[in-house]
Amino acid sequence: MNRWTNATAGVLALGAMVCVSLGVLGGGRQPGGAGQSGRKLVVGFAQIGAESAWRTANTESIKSEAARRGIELRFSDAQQKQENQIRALRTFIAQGVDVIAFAPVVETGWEPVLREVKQAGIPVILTDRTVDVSDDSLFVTFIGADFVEEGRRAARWLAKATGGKALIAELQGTPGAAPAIDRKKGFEEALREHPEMRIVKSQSGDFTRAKGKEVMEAFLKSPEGRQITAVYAHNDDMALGAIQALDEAGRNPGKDVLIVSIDGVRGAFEAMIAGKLNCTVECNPLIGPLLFDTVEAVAAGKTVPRRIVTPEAVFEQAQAAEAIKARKY
Ligand code: GZL
Repeated sequence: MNRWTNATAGVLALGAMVCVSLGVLGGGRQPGGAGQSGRKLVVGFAQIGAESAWRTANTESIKSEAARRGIELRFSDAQQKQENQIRALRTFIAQGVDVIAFAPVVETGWEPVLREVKQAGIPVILTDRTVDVSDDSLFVTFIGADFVEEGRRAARWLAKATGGKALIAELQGTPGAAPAIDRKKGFEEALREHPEMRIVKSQSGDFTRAKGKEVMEAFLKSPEGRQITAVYAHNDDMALGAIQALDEAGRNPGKDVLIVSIDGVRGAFEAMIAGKLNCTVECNPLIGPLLFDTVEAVAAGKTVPRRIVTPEAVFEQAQAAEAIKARKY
């Protein structure tokens, strides 16, 4: 099994590249976009869907950066279905694109199609989420956040905010998705240091606001419902749905029930300013510049590091009103 742990030595080797590329997250590189032959690069990108504000910002960053660099982007939206992503990868093979990039909706089930891509001689860049494959030659690099650390940060914040005492309702991301697996893993790892913090309800809200609300409503109707003193949501969209459910149940979100989530989207800052959300752990979606730096390097035959970690922060209510002014998503 070859799931990425972020302790890989490659991470350190990527510092320079990450700093340079992330330093120009809003742009700054001269338009390039040419392959070794000097002709316009053609890149196939298979996006997961449009399930959250994070995903929308991620798509915008990718599309705008490709356009800025004069790269021809073949973009597909899989509506969160793996079979649609696999179909898109096969289309990109048939079209003979120069590079394929995609955000795998779940970790498993990719070996057959990635072997077809390898057979076609097309390099693959993973963005946002990783895959669990036995042959690491099936992709060149994985550009994305350290989801385990994001989970640890959420738990550490909640422990500090509650004095180490909380009965937690957890809204998990998409079943089988790397961020859902690793955000849960990191949160539970940090919770082991706080025996009076327990997860009393846990279920997937599939990273969507609607499902997050629906699951939180069911939690509140359960026997453990009255005991819940905190919510941990794997993304802000589900947290915003949970806040609606808590409000409708008269449970005073942000005060009687503390809420910590992950992404750092604008809606989370607005909820913190309104006193309804308590903390959001940033997961930066604006990886367009970093992605196309990597695409151009790969297309030019250069070697790129195996793992590129995007740097992130943690934001609390007290910082929200000031921090929102500088937010790019
Ligand atoms: C994280 C990304 C997750 C976000 C969600 O990198 O894969 O998917 O946290 C999004 O908002 O739906």
